Amino acid sequence: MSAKDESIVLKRLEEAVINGDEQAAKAAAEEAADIVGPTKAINEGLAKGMAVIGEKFHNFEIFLPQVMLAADAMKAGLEVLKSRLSKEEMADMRKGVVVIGTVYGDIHDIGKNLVVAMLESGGFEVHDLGVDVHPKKFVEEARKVKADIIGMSSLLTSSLYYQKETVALLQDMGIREDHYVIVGGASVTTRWAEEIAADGWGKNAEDAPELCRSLIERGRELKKPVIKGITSA
Ligand code: B12
Repeated sequence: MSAKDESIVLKRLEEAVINGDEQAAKAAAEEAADIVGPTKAINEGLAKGMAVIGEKFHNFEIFLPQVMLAADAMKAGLEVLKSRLSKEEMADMRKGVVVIGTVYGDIHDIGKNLVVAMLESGGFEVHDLGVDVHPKKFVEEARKVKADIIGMSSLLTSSLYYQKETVALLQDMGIREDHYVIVGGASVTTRWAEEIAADGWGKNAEDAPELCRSLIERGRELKKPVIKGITSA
């Protein structure tokens, strides 16, 4: 295969995500798996498309429905490509394990789903617990899957408390050091993140992969919440 074929198929993947076209994403993924291999197809095709979408959303050039469609297309392509990865490639791809959900009492999940999509396209293994997740459930699942990071979304001011409760539970169980905690959602501020001693806060879904990467790479030398992937420590 020529370099031209490679760049054509990667571009096709990227555009399928940008256009939110699930069928095109699946077809391009099948083709790309043979031509460039699944790892390159994920990193230089699907993820590139999702990064463009994140940037456009951030700049108000597109709106939520387009982001959701792009996330679905990305997922469809990812399914195909993941099935073609070898065990070694799967292990190499894994940047970290994240357990995520919307906190107890809160059923808003649009933003959380975007964070999930961004993390998956960024190479993280994500365990999505859904909505209305009790602190105990976050902790149990994090222990079960040996999560590096627990991510909690909260849109309701009345449910913010449960982010604090989850951090407190980790502390009470003596396992606070085992998992980084990141928080986000419209009701969450950096001040709140600091108050509950979270390890990170992200304003947007597109910040989430960088935020998680910096936490895992730089570890607990960080003294303060990581903001948009950039430490304020
Ligand atoms: C859509 C919506 C709903 C939908 C939810 C559908 C769904 N499947 O999610 C429905 C109609 C069900 C709903 C219900 C309610 N809602 Co409502 N809802 C909204 C609305 C309009 C949009 C939320 C949204 O999806 N935003 C778009 C997403 C993309 O943004 P986001 O969630 O903030 O996520 C982004 C970032 O915050 C970040 N992020 C999110 N999570 C995380 C997590 C991590 C770890 C990181 C790093 C980043 C991150 O990334 C995302 C993408 O960039 C908001 C108003 C608003 N403008 O926010 C009200 C709003 C959140 N709702 C509100 C309320 C009060 C309610 C109800 C109580 C209403 C009622 N009386 O029944 C119920 C609550 C039900 C419950 N128990 O949860 C209030 C909350 C007020 C408050 N501060 O407490 C708001 C702010 C409206 C208002 N101005 O009063 N709601």
